[in-house]
Formats: sequence, structure tokens, C-alpha cells
Amino acid sequence: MVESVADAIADALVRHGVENVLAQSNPTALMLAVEKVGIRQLLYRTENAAGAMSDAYSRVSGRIGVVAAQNGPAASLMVAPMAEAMKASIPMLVLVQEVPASQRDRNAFQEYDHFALFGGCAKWIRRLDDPDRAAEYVDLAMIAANSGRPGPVVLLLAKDMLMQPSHPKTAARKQDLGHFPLDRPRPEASATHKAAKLLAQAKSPIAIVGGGVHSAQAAAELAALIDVAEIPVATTFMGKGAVDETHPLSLGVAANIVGKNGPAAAHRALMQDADVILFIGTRTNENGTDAWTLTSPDATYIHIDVDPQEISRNYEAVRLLGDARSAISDLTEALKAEDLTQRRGAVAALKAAIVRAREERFTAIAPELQSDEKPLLPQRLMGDLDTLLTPNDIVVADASYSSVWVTAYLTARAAGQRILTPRGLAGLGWGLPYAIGAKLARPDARVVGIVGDGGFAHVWAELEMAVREDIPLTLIVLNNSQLVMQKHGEALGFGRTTTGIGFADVDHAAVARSVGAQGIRIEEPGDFAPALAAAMTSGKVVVLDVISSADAMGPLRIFDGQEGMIDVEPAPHPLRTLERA
Ligand SMILES: Cc1ncc(C[n+]2csc(CCOP(=O)(O)OP(=O)(O)O)c2C)c(N)n1
Ligand SMILES: [Mg+2]
Repeated sequence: MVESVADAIADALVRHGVENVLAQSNPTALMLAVEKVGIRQLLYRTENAAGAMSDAYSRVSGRIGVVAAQNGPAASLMVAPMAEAMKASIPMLVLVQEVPASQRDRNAFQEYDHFALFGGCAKWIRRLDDPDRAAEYVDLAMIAANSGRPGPVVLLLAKDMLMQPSHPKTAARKQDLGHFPLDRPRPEASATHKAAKLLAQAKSPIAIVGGGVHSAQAAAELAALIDVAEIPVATTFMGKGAVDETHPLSLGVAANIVGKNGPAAAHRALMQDADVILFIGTRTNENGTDAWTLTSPDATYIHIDVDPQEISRNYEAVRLLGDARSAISDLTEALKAEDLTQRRGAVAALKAAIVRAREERFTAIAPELQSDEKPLLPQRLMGDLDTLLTPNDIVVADASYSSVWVTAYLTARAAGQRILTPRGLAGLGWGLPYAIGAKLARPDARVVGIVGDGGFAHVWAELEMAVREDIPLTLIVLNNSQLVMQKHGEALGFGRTTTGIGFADVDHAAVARSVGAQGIRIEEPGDFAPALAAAMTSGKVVVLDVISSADAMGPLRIFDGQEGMIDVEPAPHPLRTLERA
């Protein structure tokens, strides 16, 4: 029987292990075909949230997320999540409806130049123009998304094209290309040996690892490297969980949260004085390196990365170009052949110092973690959550302070535990969709999301999706009726704020209940932990609307010594000012 293009694409998706497509019924011919072959359509409310769901699904599952969208306005809403995925190197297959060729360039309904639209946020954009090549183009899209430095790709599918018969002229395709990394290329052996020598002979080496370790599923290999090289490891935000943070050589998340009481604050001198620095799977971006100040420009750098353009971008480095898992394993093997006496001699004191600093930090932050202050301190919420977390749990956060709270105050208790933050671009509105995507990827895991009230408002609508599609999750809303991080930034830069900071009061528990989720308002510190524990085991969609402090400051290094500066009242809303006058 001759297949249609839509059927050929659906079959190809099955072959690539795709189980869900995030969609809103368009392109209709495609979604009919997709459902016919047993792929579940997950009906999203907005395309931008769907893109973030897909992103989290990919991050957690190691398989590519797939989103379908209509042309024009719907397609344009995909730009933000694709941009995040592009910067964070996360694959995404975006199937976008296109106007028929007969109507193209005539201002057809919702016609838009998708090539230009996606030019800055996709690795690969193609339109299927030959119905016989449908399966081939799906494969090309998969290879583009999942190979090398992964990223989002777009396949444009004209409405009428989807209904054409497809007669492939090439041999039937058989491979599953739906996972990443597709390949595991290894660095040059000579470069690996050079790096091993440098590390073995270093006086005080450290490693700084990013999200590339998670994407390469290389946490176990990294753990082995740490033990052989006896090397302390800090992570970036996206690298959180690449290392078991209870390990005596874990420095925790460093990045730009090395301010007072930050996880790695006590190790700033260790990082500054390190003579050899091993980067793994990081873009050496501004926040990840505390504006390129964490380590010394005089140190010797080694960089493992799958993207040759990231190596030596900001730090000239020994180039270990390849898949992080392969490269780490090779480096570990090469190190075993080196004389590691120097490392072994140093490590006992090093571990003792790291563990001591960790304990001192916990003592210092204990009053915050247990604070009975009202409105509740986010640190208190993190303290309670941390005691409930097991290594199998997944935590996700939105941008703004939520990303800071989870990375600074939660403990990754196993190498490979996932604590997701949208740090490709740090956009607001990723938290709830990340929780949905993570739960889809790992239905066995308990998923907890932390979001600010500003960021949550971008995506409230998806609570309905979570309820309808039975995707249980717990969402903690830091309800402070303000854009607090924005306020802090303005206070620091200008000593005052604009009027664009404060919101009217919102009852997020009622928002949750209105779509059939559980919603609980928390105003008493003691009520939080029991409500959270119940939510996490409830198997339901639960929103904890926590009336939270608008004054809590995360441990950003730029805030050190600025406490007084940041403590400003937001400028009042102009209408309220008028009322008072
Ligand atoms: C899409 C997007 N819009 C705007 C910003 C700028 N921004 C960064 S943090 C922040 C405040 C966020 O407020 P909220 O989500 O309530 O979190 P809070 O800081 O209050 O905890 C803003 C507006 C952004 N990062 N992303
Ligand atoms: Mg807020």
C-alpha cells in the first residue's frame, strides 16, 4: 500500500523511538497519521511552553523531544524555547506547517518566512519538497539535531505535501536516530596524553563542568575521573548534579553564586590559585565563570567539548575535542599510566578542607534554612525540600532567583541527579513546562518545580495540560508579588526602581483549583514541609502558593557588601500614587 507523506513521517518517528508529540492538532494530516501509529499527542496550550517541555524532555530522557506547530504566529512562538535549546545545546525536532507551494509568496493566510524566522535559533531548517523523500528528511533532521553539538531543527511541511503519496526511491531506512549524542567521537590521543600529564603534574588542579556532562550521560565516567585524578570539581548551573555533591571533592555550583554563603564561596582561593583547569562541556559563559573571573588567566587550561568553537573561545586550552563521555574515559585511562604521587599526597588534606568548608557553610546558613520568618524565606523552602529529596527525584526551576535557590541550596545526592535550570538564556516561563517535560521523560521520578510569580504567569495555562494529560508534579510558587531579581538589579544599578516591578496580589492556589489541580496557599513556615511532602507523594498536580519574602538575596557575588543597596521599596504603581494624591 502506498503511504502518504504524513504516514511516512509518522512511521519514521516511530522508528526513531518517538512516543509523544507536543502539538495542537496541526498540521492535521500529520497528527492524524501520528495518532494512527500509536504516538501520543500531548495537547499544549502555547507553543512557547511546548518548546520548553520538549527541551526538558530531551535533557532528562536523552531522546529528542518533538513539537508540531502551525505556520505563522504559532511558529513564531517557538522562537524563545528554541533559542534556549540552541544556547544550551539541547536537541528538538520542530515540525512546522507551511503554506502550499501554489500559494507561496502571495501573502497566503499566516504565510511567513520561516527560514528567516528560525535563522537565529535553529541548527538546521529545511522544507520537504519531494514527497518521496519524506522519511529521508526526517532522518536528516534527526541527524542534524542529535549529532555534534545538539540543537533544535525545523522541518517545514506544506499542508498539501503531507497528503501526497510517498514512494521512497532509496532503500528502506532502518536506524533509530532519535537519541543523543548520536556519535561519541574521541579526542586525539596525543592531546589526551598531554592533558593527563598536565593534570598529574599540577600542584593544584580543578575541574569545572557544565551541562555537556549531562547531555553526554557522562556522570559515571566523571565520577571515575575524579577518583583517579583526585581532582576537586565545581559545576556551572547546568552542570548541577553532574557530580554527587556529597563527594568530598565536590565544590558544588560555583558560577556567579560564589558570593557570601554560596556553595563554593569558601573555595574561591582554591579556584583562583588552581594551576591547571579542566573544563568539561561548558561554554565558559559569563555566569558560568562569574564574568570570567573565577580562575586565573595564568592557569593552564584543558577543555573537553564537542563543539570545536567553544574550545579556546575564552581560555586558550589543550583541545580535547569530542564526546564528553569518551573524552573523560580516555583521560581517566591516560591518567592511570601517569605518576599520580603528587595528587595522592595532596588529596587527604584537600578533602578534609572541602568537607570542613561544607560543614561551616551549612552552619552559617542553618538559620536561613530553618527560619520562621514571615513572609517565608526561599532559603527555608529549599531547606525543607532538601531534606525530602532522594537521588531519584528531579527538581526544575524557572529563571530568576528560582534558578539560584535550587542550585545554591539543594544537594545533588548522586552523580547524574537532575536539577534543571534554563541557563541557555535564562528566560522566564520555563519552570512549569520543564516540570511537565521532565515528568514525561521519567514517569517514575517525583518532579518538583520552583517558580517565581512573574515567571509562572507566562505559563499558568499549562497547569490545565498537566491535569488533563495526567502529568503529576509539585509546583512551588514563590509568591512575592514582585519581579524581585529585576528590583535588586535596578536597586544596585540605579538606587531605585521604575514602577514596573510590583504586581497585584494573585491567588495561585485558586488559579490551580480553577483547572482541577490542587492548590494550597502557604503562609506559615511550619505548614510548608508537611504540604510539600504530601504533594510529592500525592500523584497529583499540586501548586503550593507560598507567600514569600521579597527581600531574600541569593548568593550572587555581585551582591556581596551591597545588602543595604538592594533593600529598596519598588516605586509605587502610578494609579495608586494618583489615588493617594
Ligand atoms: C522572558 C524574560 N523576560 C524578562 C526577563 C528579565 N527578568 C529576569 S529576572 C526577572 C524577575 C522575575 O520575577 P519572578 O519570576 O517573580 O521571580 P522573583 O525574582 O520574584 O523570584 C525578570 C523580569 C527574563 N529573564 N526573561
Ligand atoms: Mg516574584
